[in-house]
Parts: sequence; C-alpha cells; structure tokens
Amino acid sequence: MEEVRKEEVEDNTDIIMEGALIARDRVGVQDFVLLDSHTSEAAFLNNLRKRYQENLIYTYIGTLLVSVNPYKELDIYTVTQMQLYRGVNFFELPPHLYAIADNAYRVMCSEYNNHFILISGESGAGKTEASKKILQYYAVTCPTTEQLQVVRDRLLLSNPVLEAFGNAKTLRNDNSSRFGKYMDIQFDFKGAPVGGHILSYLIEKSRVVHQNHGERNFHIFYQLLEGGEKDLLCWLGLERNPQKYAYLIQGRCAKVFSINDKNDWKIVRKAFSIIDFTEKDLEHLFGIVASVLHLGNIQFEEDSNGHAIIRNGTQIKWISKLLGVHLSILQESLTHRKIEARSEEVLSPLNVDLAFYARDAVAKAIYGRTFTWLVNKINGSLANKDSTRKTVIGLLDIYGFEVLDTNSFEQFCINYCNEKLQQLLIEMTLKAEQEEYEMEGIEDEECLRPGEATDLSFLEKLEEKVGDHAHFVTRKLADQKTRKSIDWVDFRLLHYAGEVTYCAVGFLEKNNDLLYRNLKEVLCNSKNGIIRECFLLSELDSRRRPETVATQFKNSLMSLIEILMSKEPSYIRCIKPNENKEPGKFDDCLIRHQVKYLGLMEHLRVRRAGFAYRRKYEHFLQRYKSLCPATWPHWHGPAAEGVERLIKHIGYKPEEYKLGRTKIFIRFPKTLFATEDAFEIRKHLLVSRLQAKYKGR
Ligand code: AD9
Ligand code: MG
Repeated sequence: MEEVRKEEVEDNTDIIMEGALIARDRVGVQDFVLLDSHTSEAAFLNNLRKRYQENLIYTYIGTLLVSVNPYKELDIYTVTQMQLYRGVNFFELPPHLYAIADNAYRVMCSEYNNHFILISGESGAGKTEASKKILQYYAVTCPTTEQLQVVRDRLLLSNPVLEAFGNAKTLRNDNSSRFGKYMDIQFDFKGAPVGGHILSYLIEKSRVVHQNHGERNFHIFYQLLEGGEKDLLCWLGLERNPQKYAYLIQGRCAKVFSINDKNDWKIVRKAFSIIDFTEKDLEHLFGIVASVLHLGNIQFEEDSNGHAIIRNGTQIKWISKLLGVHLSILQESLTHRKIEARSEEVLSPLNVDLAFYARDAVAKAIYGRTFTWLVNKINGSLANKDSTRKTVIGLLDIYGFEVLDTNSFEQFCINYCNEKLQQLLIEMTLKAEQEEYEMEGIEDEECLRPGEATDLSFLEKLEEKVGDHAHFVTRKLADQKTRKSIDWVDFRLLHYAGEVTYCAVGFLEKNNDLLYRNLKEVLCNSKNGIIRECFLLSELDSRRRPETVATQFKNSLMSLIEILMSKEPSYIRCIKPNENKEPGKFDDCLIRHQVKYLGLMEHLRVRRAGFAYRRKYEHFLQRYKSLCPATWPHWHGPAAEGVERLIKHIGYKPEEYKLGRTKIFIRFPKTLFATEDAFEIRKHLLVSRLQAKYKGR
C-alpha cells in the first residue's frame, strides 16, 4: 500500500513539473526579473504580449507594476479578489494593483510612515482606473467603523464629482482627465481611513470655450442637459439639446456611444448629497455651469463706430440672474475695457474680436475657479478634524503625456508635468536602490555601477533642456527662418516620451490668462456665493502682477515633488495597447515605444545590476522553510540563521546571494526561480500526500 502511494506521488511530481513549465511558456513570467539574465527588448515585449493575450494585464519588474490597459471588463476586481490580496506577501499571488496597494498599506501600518503610489503612462493608458481601483481596495479591505463609513463614501464619491467637472472625451480617451490629481488618504493608528485631502493641478480651462474635432467639453455640461430635472433646466434657462450650445458642439460629437450622460448625472447628484453639498451650493454651482453655456451663445455685432454690441439680450439676462450680477453692468463689462490712465479710470469700447475674447475669458475664469472651489469644498468634507497623528497614502493620477496634431500650451504643461514625474521616478528608484544597500550594509561595488546610470542620464539631460519654459517660448527652429509670418512660431522639444512640436500661437495669451479688470469687478460683486468666494475684492486691490500660469504650475509641481520625496514610493506604469481603444489588440510598435520611454528596460537592468530580489528573512523563511528539514515545520531561532541553514541545504552558491541586516539579497533571478519551483513541487507533494492519506482512510 505504502509503495503504491509513493509511486503515485512521484508520477504526480512529473506532471506538476511539466504543467508548470508549459504554463510558464504560455503565460510568460509574472516578473520580468525572472526572464533570462540578458533580456532583450524583444523578449520583454514577448512576455508582455503572452500575458496580455491571457488577460494577465499586470507584470512586475521587482516591486514596480506594469499594467497594460485591457479595454474590457475583467473579473479580477471583485471583493473576493480584494480579500485574497489582503495581508499576503507581494510575490505570492499573481501581480495586481491590489498587491501594490496592500504592500504600501502594510508597510505604512507596520513602520508608521507615509507612502505614495505614482501612477504614470500616456493618455488612455489606465491611470485613473487604476487609482480608483486602489481607492476601492482600501475602502473595502481597511478596518472601519460605522462612523467612518461616511468618510469612506465621501472618499469614493469625490471621484464622480471631480470627473464630471474635470474629465472630458478626447480623441485619446473617452474619459480623459483634464487636471492633475494628488489625493492623500489619511489613516489612523488602527489603519482605518479617517480622512483625505486632494490637490488639483491646472485644469484645462481652454476646453470650456474650444474643443478639437472629435472631442467634447467637460462631462458635466452634457450630464446636466441629458439628466437634469425639467424644473432645474427651466430654472437655469436651458434646453435639453446640447446642439443648441456653441460651447458644446465645436468637436461635433456631443453624443458619445461609450458615455451614458443621463446615468452619470444621477451618480453625480447622489455624490453631491453625500459629500455635504447644500441645495444652495448646488443652485449656485449649476447656475455657473448654465451661465457658461449662456455665455457661449452670446454674439456680438459691430455698431456704426466699429464697437461691439451684444446682438441678442436673452442670454445675458439669464447670466445676470444666475450669477446675481447687475444686467447693465455685465453688459457694459463685456463690451468695454476699463483702462487706468493716471489715477483716472476710462471705459474704452471693445471691438468685436476683443469682446469675444473677453466673453471667453469670463467663461474660462469662472469655470476654472469653480473647479478649484469644488476641490476645496470636497476637501472640507473629507477633512479629519481630530489632531491625532495620521499616516497617509497618496495617490497620484495626472493627465498623461499627449501628442496631438497641433500641440499648444495645454500639451506643453501636461507633458512638462509628465517629464518632471519621470525624472522624479528615476531619481527615486536609483536612490532607493543605493540607500537600501547602504542600510543593509551591502556596499558591494557591483550594486550600482556608474555605467548603469548612463542608460538613464539622457532623461536627466532632457529635463535640463526643458528647464524654464520661457526659454522655449522664444526659441525658434532653424527652419523657422524660411517661414514668412512671424505669428507662426513652432518649437520642438525632445521629451522623454518622444519629440513634440508645439505651436506657440496663443501661448503667451494662455500663459498670462488675462481677465479684464472690470469683468473681475462685476464678478467680485456677484450674489452667487461660489463666484463671490472665487473672486475676492482683495484681488482688485493688489498691485502685484499675478503670476503666469506656467510659473504657478511649475511652483505647484515643485511642491508636489517635495511632498512626494518625503514619502515611500510605489510605482505603477500604465501602457496603452493600441490607439483604437480596442480590447485584446497588442500593437507591438506602440507598446515598444512606451516600454522604451517609460524606461522599463533600464529599470529592469538596474534591478539586475544589483540584486534582483531582496526579501526580509522572516518572509523568506516563512515561504521556503518546507525545503529544509532543519527549518520545517518550525524554526525557533533567529530568522537570519534559519535562512542561512535553509539556503545551505538547498545549495545556494556564495556568489548567488548576500546576507544583509534584515534581508537576504539574491543576485540572479534564476536562483529564486529554482527555489520557487522547488517550493511549488514540494507544496504539491505535501498536498498529494495529504490527499492520499485521507483517501486511504
Ligand atoms: V488620461 O491621461 O486621464 O487621458 P488615463 O487616466 O491613463 O488617461 P483611464 O484610466 O481613463 O486612462 O483609462 C481609459 C479607459 O480605458 C477607461 O475609460 C476604460 O474604458 C479603459 N480601462 C483602463 N483601465 C482598465 C481596466 N483595468 N479594466 C478595464 C480599463 N478597462
Ligand atoms: Mg486619467
């Protein structure tokens, strides 16, 4: 009997072994570090492709997660899946966002320090979806109390509100973030989420008044028209049909197949009530949204003196009502400009072009500032007022790198921001690597060879080149000399993600973001509570020149980087698989380009140059203790010693590993791979043996 069982077990071993190898061949490896030691870009892509075709969209490079947008719903985000990843060691389950989220959370709880998760990738690569899924993960898996459920709901529901006002359909993404977002989730000492804070970065205001072909304005406009209750629309003076509004139809695609505006409106309405918006707030808020639409429909014509006059008084009446501003003063401010001449103020009439400019400037200003108000309001409702110490996990989800047919100031800012974050990532990954070796007492000359940095240093050089943007606005291309018109100033930047040609027309104007003083005055005196909060009288008194948009943006990015530098990082690199938002389509060329510019090969090489793997002694021992009689089933001595016994038993060679203070460092992936295989086989053997034992009973 005993004999037969042993044979059965051995047969199983072969099958298991073969199965494991076939599976690996089919689905690739779950960590690029486990590929052959001289991984080529082709092998890298091959692994990514194999996995993508099996719906395995996540792969690690050590602790960094690479994600490829599946463009279809996968059943890997269920509550069951979330529970599975909870408290489980990083490499013990298939790669997942949840593993990254859980790891950050566990380290935060045990070491009581702050973390951030940087999610990067180009437009449409899946950053926003990833950040939402991580937030959901925390909402479901972290401990909570009845009291704290409100915070949890508010954290979750801040998303639909901000997306309604800050996202739009673009050619690259039907739900493209048009602002940068950094969200801190605050946890108390028990690890329960108790509050949050959002920082937003430069919303793309120009979209309010202009959209490229195939693109839309911000979602909220269409949601309001499609879903808004009849009474509400009537009160706002709006018609349901978006075709009636000049600001909504420039991209000629008010209706989008993948977007259900009516349904989204319901979600947003519900979110508002949970995030503590009063009816008055909403009245003012929708009043502003409607005013923007009315502004867009204002037309000007020329009077006999060549001055602009408003053609039809209907819209301006609605605006006057909704913003609570004096009709005649509003009318005057849209057609005149106040000029200060030696302590005297003179009203100078505008021509038609300037009147349109002023109109658009008001629409952009009120929308942009209302967005900031919205973020502040949400922050108020997420704020945790008790003063006990908290730790945070920050989620950074910004607008992705984008290259359009014509790239303007907005693309410049977006791409600059991506460039900065890329640089930060490189600095932090290299630095982190070095520091860890030092801390662990492994100052091995091979850990980080200077030569390795050269692969990455070109990125730093690019960053130097981008530098202060003012330098680039005046920079002209060599072939520009051949151009006739001086209006047409193109300049080209070699970004980390590729070369982008920017058209500088409108750059200065957008950068100065000028709103005529008399329009500001009108808004400062508005009876609409939000507008009044957004346009303070003190702004009028200030003699200081306001900072330019680019300067403000640059400064806010610098402080963001400071915030990030003070925290422990985790990285998620999102890849867009094709240009058509199509499920299952793996466009080799497009993906190769992203692998290149995201620096994934360099990242892998850096990992390889040092030690591919490092693991705390306790974790290593816990996982592999069954491979050595001295440590199985229990080891009572210090974990480091147990690991030493264990690796001696399984035959690690001295050049394959190093022992640090708290961790074992394994140089070659194949070493760990072999150990992992041995572990799998051993596990199955144990399971088969157990099964046989029970069958025999
Ligand atoms: V942008 O820089 O804001 O323009 P993101 O944020 O990188 O961009 P987003 O997360 O919005 O892209 O993803 C784009 C679309 O891809 C989503 O609307 C989904 O339809 C699709 N997507 C992304 N990730 C997933 C996923 N994990 N599962 C299913 C996904 N679909
Ligand atoms: Mg996004």
